[in-house]
Amino acid sequence: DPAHIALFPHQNEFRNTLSLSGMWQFKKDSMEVGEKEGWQNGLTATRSIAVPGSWNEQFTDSRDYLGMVWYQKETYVPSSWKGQRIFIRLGSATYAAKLWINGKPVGQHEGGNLPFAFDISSAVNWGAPNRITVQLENMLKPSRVPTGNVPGSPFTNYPKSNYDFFPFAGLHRDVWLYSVPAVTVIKDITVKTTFTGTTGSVEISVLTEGKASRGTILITGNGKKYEAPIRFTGNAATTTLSIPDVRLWSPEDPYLYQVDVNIGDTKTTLDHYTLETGVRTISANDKQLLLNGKPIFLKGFGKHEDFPIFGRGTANPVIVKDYSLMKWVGANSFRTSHYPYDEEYMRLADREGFLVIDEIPAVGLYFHGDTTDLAARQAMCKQYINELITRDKNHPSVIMWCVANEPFPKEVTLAGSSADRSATPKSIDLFKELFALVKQKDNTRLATLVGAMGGPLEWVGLGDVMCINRYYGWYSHAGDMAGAARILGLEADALHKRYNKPIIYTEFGADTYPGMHADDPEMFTEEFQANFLKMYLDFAQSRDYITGMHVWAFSDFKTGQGIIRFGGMNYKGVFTRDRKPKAAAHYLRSRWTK
Ligand code: GCB
Repeated sequence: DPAHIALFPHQNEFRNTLSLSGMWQFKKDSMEVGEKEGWQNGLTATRSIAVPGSWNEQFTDSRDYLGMVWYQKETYVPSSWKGQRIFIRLGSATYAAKLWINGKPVGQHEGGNLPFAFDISSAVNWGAPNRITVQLENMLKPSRVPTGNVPGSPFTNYPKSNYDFFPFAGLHRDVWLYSVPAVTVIKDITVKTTFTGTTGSVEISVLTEGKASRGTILITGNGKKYEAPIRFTGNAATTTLSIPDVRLWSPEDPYLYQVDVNIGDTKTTLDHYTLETGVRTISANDKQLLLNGKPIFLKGFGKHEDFPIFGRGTANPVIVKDYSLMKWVGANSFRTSHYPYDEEYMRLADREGFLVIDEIPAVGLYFHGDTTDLAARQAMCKQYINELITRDKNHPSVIMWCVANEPFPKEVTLAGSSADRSATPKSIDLFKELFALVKQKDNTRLATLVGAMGGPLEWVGLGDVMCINRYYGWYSHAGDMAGAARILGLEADALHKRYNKPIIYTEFGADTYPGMHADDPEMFTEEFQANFLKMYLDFAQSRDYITGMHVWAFSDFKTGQGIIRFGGMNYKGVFTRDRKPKAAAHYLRSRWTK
């Protein structure tokens, strides 16, 4: 039930948490015999592995291994939790996971980068250790999202992912045990904000399980308190609070109000949850993005969750450092390319005032070939949209949902030329379905799809804002910046004229080997990268319908092996993989902090 992931585990007077991050026991199962042999009843001959973390860079013998593995950890459940409902929550298990508690199956989940939780109350041992077992694999398949092992794919890298970033595998985020009240519990909270003049308006909807009849909403902030009672009809209640002289949320002043939800019966409070909200609106006209009704230009990056040895595993110091560096260069925005990021990333975006394009893991989608696979990918995209919006809907930082990055029609090549640039009617219908689902789940934000160079413009035109990735001067017009600038302008003017919607360049960049230099800028040198970015940013300034520029990429990142990825790396970062600035970072800082 994806509703279980709506509220992040929370420690307060009604709820408890216990982090299971740390060392776990690990064992490969390349013959896939584990379940038959009963490994869920206890693993033998294990080695230690860190959680969170990808397994690929922790061991010397497992970089390209994506097959079946097992994780195990033992823990006591605190006796003070007795009588409560107990859940296990995995922040991200890439890709297909199956769980047992004390040998008892408790659930399974497909899809990385998003959390899932299972009620394990009936499987827990009291006053004794509990064995937690996770079976996991990340096999690349055409039926999965993101896709891999696709027949006829333009990608030639190994492992055979349909995208360039390394398909890291493992328990990538924190694992929590948590407890909530056994009978009456807050299941979900949805906060929607707007304002008129100087008065803010915060609509709060609460969903419960059990028998709450009433409750209170308390908003605290800017030295004031606002309180409203709520009454439940069945398990739902909604109220709207007014905040006079509201302090709006924005990158310049990312002010957060605290929202306390209490529910109960006529006599007592039975559950309590606290979250933060920022009062703001987001919209678009034909040329610009509007934050709180005023035009805003996005300056920032496409990123990855990627760091040496951690792989795609959460590394909290890296999250903090990345925001610090993004502020240092004067960025105000980023895209969670090409999958949802750790929830700590999202909370920090709220606090630090970043505008986020929040993307599902739909990269490398395609529409030819096996129709059963196509249907499976579409179902997976819908699952991701459901899970992502359930997880991230209360973050003021999130301004836009992105349903795909660089889907391609048959025969598009990486250089952006395509034998068949047209979008089939079927593919347009499928994307329309995804956009409709996004709007049905959240009508307060914008929706987009990121189009590839050479890809069908009909797909891009479906978004509220048109997001495109362009590499003129790199994959085409290599080294020829004047030629690149010409085609960039011609193409953008035609695209805006055709759909009359604002454009964001969600990617543009050049591979740059740190320390490589040239007097007259030449590909792969630091001077070329700075010059390349300058051309694109100058161009953006010359068009009033361009409303954001995201450099590809924030930092260098690991890829699979292939001839266009020297040393198994994408070097388009303006920071190195370990976050040292290249000349381009200093250039952006000089331009963006003015
Ligand atoms: C793209 C992809 C991104 C790649 C990038 C590149 O268009 O969206 O994932 O890393 O190009 O560097 O080729």
